[in-house]
Amino acid sequence: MTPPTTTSSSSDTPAPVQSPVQSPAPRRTRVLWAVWTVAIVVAAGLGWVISDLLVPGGGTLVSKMEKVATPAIGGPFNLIDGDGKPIADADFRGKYMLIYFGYTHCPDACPTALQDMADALERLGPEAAGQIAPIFITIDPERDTVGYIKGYAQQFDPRFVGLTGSADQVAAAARAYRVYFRKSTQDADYLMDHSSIIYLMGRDGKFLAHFTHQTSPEQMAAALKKFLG
Ligand SMILES: [Cu+2]
Repeated sequence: MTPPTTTSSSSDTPAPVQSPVQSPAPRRTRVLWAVWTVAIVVAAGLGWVISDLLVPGGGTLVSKMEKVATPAIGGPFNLIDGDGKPIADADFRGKYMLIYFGYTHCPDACPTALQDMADALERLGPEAAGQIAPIFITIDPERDTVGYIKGYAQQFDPRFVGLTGSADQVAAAARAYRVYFRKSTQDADYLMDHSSIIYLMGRDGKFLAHFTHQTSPEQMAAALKKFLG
């Protein structure tokens, strides 16, 4: 299975030619369309993994895991936390990680996803939620600096950890999680196209499940509860 998103394939594709008489769609609509397209493609890829793992009575877990070994999601990351200290995925071992990649200037997808994560944690209650590290990783380190990312993330819930890093560090983390992102406009107030998926990683850092914008906070809380046991 090929990775669901690659930056090269999309950036090499010429932009669709607009008829001169046709007024272009509003920027916001086009951005939303792009975000959703990417999200659906990624979700379809992940859905294949999940449905295979959850087929009842269809072989042992080991054979299922071998079957889905190729599209591994996640991996080591080395980033900078909201206090300017280096932080790695290994620093979260022993906790579940609930990870979302986005950017603080996002008009819609990111605040919605982060609010859904915060609502799900609230529903779990402090004890269960204490086993989960909610993590927001920027894909826009140019604007989402150390001083800015922490306050933004903690607006949604004080337990949130906001992470940034160098452009290379962020790109490597995004690659590990198969997150697609790129600037969609070049002005000072630019927007980013990006995939919008919430990842749940286990205490060992391995991928467990994902949630999309179709997942309600209630459903997310119920799923998290199952994994917490
Ligand atoms: Cu966003």
